[in-house]
Amino acid sequence: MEVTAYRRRHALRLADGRIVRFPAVMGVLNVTPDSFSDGGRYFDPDRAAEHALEMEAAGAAIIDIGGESTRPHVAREVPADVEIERIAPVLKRLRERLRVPISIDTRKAAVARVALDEGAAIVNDVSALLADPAMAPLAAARKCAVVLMHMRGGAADHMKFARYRDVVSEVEAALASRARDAIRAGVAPSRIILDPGLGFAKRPRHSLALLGALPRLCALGYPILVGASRKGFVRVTAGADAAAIEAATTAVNAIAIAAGVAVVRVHEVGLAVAAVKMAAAIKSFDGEG
Ligand code: PMM
Repeated sequence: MEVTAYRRRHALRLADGRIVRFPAVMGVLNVTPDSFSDGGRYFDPDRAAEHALEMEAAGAAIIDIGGESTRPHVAREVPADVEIERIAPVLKRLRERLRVPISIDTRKAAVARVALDEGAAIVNDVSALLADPAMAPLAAARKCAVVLMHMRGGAADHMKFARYRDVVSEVEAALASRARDAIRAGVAPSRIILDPGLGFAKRPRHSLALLGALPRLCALGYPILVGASRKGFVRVTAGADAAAIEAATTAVNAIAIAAGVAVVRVHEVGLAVAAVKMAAAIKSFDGEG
């Protein structure tokens, strides 16, 4: 498909008037006992809140709070009340202290509702509003921004569905269709962010193909978010020791921003902020000199 010129949005305006300027770094806060990447480090609400504030100080423009692990092979479905018990105390602690917007990483409307009541402004739904029929009407009514991520299957079994004839075309079409459905349900187009869902129902070669096709995904006309941080495809490509994983994640983020991506979702905010600064600085000299 020919990539045509399109108007890229440079910021996300939230319902409460706050603005997230792109490219932006989203800091991950997993409030789970079993997260693969941060192994339960922030399960205690005080530690979790402190970490959110540290990520804000390091330059995160959004803090993404999740109470359910969605990692392939380790994820187990968690009931809504358990997810709420995990995230609500953290949201309460951050309400008066955090200035940057909070996104709630959940597929459940009951969880999103509590988070929105506690001040969250963005719903990050890895099922792209498909897992819970109450999610799209909730997002429309509350005028929150939504991240619509591509995946197939559920949290625990998505790797069974990692089969594609043409992964880029199929993900591109699925994302466009999820955006259309969200708009039909009443979500404003200006509040939609799309995400190819690296590692979700994707083998490493699928995630790499999608990263190579980011300009095409950006051409869908919505801000694109990518979450490469500490994913399996980074480990298998660059090496499994911690320093190699962080360096490779930073490289992916720089490449993604250069390709037009709006938001990078990461665990190590400082490194991503440096990558954003460099990529944005180089871009601002495009064609000059
Ligand atoms: N990845 C994870 C969880 N939530 N949300 C979006 N939008 N995109 C992602 O790539 C994504 C996500 C899994 O990673 P984690 O367990 O390290 O948070």
